[in-house]
Amino acid sequence: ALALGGCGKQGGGNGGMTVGFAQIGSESGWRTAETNAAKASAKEKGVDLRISDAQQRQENQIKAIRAFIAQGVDGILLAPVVATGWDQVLKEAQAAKIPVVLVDRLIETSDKNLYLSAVTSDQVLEGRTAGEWLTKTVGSRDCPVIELQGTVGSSPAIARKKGFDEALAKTANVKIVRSQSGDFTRSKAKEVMESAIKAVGGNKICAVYAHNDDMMIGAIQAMKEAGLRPGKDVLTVSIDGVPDIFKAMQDGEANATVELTPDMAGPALDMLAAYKKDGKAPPKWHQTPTKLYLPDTAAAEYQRRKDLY
Ligand code: GYE
Repeated sequence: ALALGGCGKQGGGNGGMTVGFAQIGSESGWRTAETNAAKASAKEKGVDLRISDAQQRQENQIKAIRAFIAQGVDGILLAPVVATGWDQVLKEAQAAKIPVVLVDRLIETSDKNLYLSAVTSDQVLEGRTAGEWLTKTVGSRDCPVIELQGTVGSSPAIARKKGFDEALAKTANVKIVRSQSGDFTRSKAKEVMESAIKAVGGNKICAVYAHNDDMMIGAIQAMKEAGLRPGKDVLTVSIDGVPDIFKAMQDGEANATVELTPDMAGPALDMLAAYKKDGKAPPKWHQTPTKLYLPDTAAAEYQRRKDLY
C-alpha cells in the first residue's frame, strides 16, 4: 500500500525526512509548548520527528545527538541547555554530513560552520524591552529590582541579563539589588523569591524581573504568601507570553510580558528540507519576533492562547 507523508526518503515537499530533536526537557510551560508545536509541525510537514528529553542535562543531549547520528537521520534540531561545550559532538555530526539547526538557544563556538543555522529570538532585545518598559513605568522614583535569572550558562540567561542591564544603565534610580538563578522553573524561582523577600525586605522591593514567565508565576506565589500584592505593590515583567502570565495579568497580579513564539521547529524543519533539496546554506540566523504585552489585552490573549498551549 502507498502511504502518503512520512514514508521513505522520496516524499515530496518537506516530507520524507527523519529528524532528531535534542530537546532540553520540560522546565517551563513555554518549553512544553515548543515540544507540542514541533510535533504538530512535523506531522503537518510529513516529517518523522524523533524527540529526546534530556531532563535539563547537557550530557543527555550529547548522548541523544550521538544516537541520532548512529540512526542516520537527515537532520538534527538542538535546543542547547547551556552555551558552551558543543564543539566535539557537532564535529561528529558534521563528519557524518548531518546538518544541525539550533533552536531557541545559541551556542558559543569558534567555528560557526558546526551548525547550519539558528532559529531564535533576539534575547538581548527581549531583556532590553523588559528593562525599557520598567524604567519608563517607574519614572523618577527609586526602584530596587529583584532579578530571577534563567539557567546558569544558558544563552537566554546571559543575553536577557545583558539587555536588561543596558536599559537600566540609562537611569540612576532603577537598580538590581539581588540577582539569582531560578533555573527557568516555577519551584526554584519561588524559593529564590522567598529568600529575596527575607533578605531585602518585602516592602523595599519595587519590581521583579524574571527571565521567563514560569519563574514569575513562582515569584508571584512567594509574594502573595508573604502578604505582598504583585502587580500592585511590586511591578512584574518577564518573558515568554505563556497563558498563565496572561491570566495573572488579567487578575491584576502581573504587569508585563515579552512574547516569544513556541514555533521554533517549523522554520527549522523548512530549512532542513530546503537544504536537503538544493544543498544551499540558509542564512545563519532566523530571527523570531519580540513583542511586549500589557494587561489591557490580557483577557483576550489568555482566551486566544489557552488552547494553543
Ligand atoms: O524562554 C524559557 C525556557 O530557551 C528561550 O527556555 C528559551 C527559554 C524560554 O525554559 O521559558
